[in-house]
Amino acid sequence: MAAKKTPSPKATGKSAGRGYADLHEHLAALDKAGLLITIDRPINKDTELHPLVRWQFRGGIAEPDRKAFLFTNVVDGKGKKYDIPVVVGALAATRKIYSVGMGCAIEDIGKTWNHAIAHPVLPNVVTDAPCQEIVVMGKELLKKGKGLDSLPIPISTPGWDNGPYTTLSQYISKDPDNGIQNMGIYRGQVKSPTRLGMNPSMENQPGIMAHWEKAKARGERLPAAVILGCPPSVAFTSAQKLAEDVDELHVAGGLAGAPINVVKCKTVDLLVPAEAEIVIEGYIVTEALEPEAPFGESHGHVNLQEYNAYMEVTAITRRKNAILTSIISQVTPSESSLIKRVALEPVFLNHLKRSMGIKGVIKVSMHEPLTNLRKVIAVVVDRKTPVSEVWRALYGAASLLRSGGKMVIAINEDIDPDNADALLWAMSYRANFALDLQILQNRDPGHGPRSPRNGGLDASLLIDATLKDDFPPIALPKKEFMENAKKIWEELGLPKLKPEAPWHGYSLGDWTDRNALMAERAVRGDYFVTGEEIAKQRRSDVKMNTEVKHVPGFEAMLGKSAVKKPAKKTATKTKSKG
Ligand SMILES: Cc1cc2nc3c(=O)[nH]c(=O)nc-3n(C[C@H](O)[C@H](O)[C@H](O)COP(=O)(O)O)c2cc1C
Ligand SMILES: [Mn+2]
Repeated sequence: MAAKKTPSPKATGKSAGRGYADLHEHLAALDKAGLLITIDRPINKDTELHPLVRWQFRGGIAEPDRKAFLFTNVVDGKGKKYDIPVVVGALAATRKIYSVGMGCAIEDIGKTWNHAIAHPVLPNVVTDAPCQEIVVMGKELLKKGKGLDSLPIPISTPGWDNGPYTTLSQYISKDPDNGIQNMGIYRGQVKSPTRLGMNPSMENQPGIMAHWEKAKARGERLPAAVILGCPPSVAFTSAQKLAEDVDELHVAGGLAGAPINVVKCKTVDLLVPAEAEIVIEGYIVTEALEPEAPFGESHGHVNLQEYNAYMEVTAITRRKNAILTSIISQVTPSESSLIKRVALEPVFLNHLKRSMGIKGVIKVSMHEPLTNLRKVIAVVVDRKTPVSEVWRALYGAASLLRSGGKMVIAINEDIDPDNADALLWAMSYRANFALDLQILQNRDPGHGPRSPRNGGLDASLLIDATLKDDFPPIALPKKEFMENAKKIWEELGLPKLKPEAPWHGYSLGDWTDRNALMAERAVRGDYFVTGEEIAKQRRSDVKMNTEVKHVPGFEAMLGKSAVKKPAKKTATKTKSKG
């Protein structure tokens, strides 16, 4: 969010050399990495295309095994054949696919984002652009198959949606006051060959909303350009939440590490990515609204019909070899949740660590399956973090987004934040809800079906589920025993293991040298030695279930050798100093 304000781009001539991959090169890279499935049989864009890809999110396929799908033979219910292929999942079906688009390792995605936001790069204005190889405008758009009906825009949720909707539709508009462009992904309902509905959701505080309101106040229409498919760095930035006066195309340059080539639109005064696949130009009407939706939404429910804005199309420009990109959204996990998640988590971490200066924060994880990122946010903090800083992290994570953080949970690093079972485990044993829970009032309920209860306002639940006391160890065999057993497991050719944390025991602080010695002896087979010592500790003055550590003098009943630390694995027994 700390992007510097950058001046307007300068025209640098006709050259369209570039330092980043376009969509075609990106797809070739995915194909080479075995991450792209190309389907040449006919697929009905309205009834088959999204349901087919949906199965990889609802069919028990692990994230790393999901793929991008390229459909080369797209048809519709009326038997129409489209000459433009459709690709789904090519941007963010998995972190691996996303990292190919970022040109960095999966572990470096967060770092790359925060660097790009802090170091935007001005675009390069060109006059000759691939995205304008084919131009259809004016009355030509009304000819059969020449307007929006030329584009194979799929139906995302057949059976509920009231038409095809663009999904990776990156709306570019310009602030009527200061001229700064904004680019954000908002869906587009295909309403006629020249009319595209839109839904800028209030709770997302979309950048285009302010432009639309300013244009309306001036009594003007809002010029807009909608990009359907483009270089990955540009697409990724369209899903990122940036400060209002930051042009996403500059941050896309930061991501790519090179200026993004842009070209002036044919019928509106806007700059669009030169290597875009398809560009829809037009004006968003400000004097009237129209019903838009039902449409299956990323909160997992169908968004019912609302009055919203619409655009009158003035031109459709495209590459000769254009590929239409569609994003699979609705019930999470999805491509839509992943593209947002990997962009937002680093922003959260940066906010807590750098802007708020909370040193103990290690990681922020937005829970994805079914809840869709904004509802459940886990903040991983170092165990040494003071309680006041844990709470600052909870407040900070709950307030970064207008409607983000309905449940915010602080945990320590041994809890896997991506595992809801582990989150419940931490809340169950490490939080006392009489002490470690707060409710914040007056929160925006955000994305999803809204209830009129409580005046439409929701609340946030903040839970400190970090360890406050030393606990006994996790009751699994110590790491070395599990690792050794894994080798035997594999030698035996048993089914492939997918270790789930916790998969070995570890100390949580409450473990004495005496306990360590007894366990060490046990695995050596010397447990009768312990048995003899235990006999010496016999008492008749304590009740059942009295913890030995609470009985005064229990150690003094044994000799010194019975409480010293056992030998380290590498040291010999006799030489151990404990
Ligand atoms: C596939 C997809 C579809 C989206 N559709 C919408 C939408 O219809 N309306 C909306 O307000 N936000 C939508 N979003 C979220 C916005 O893209 C996101 O909030 C982004 O930050 C908006 O950019 P802006 O802040 O410049 O407006 C969508 C995101 C994705 C990934
Ligand atoms: Mn923006």
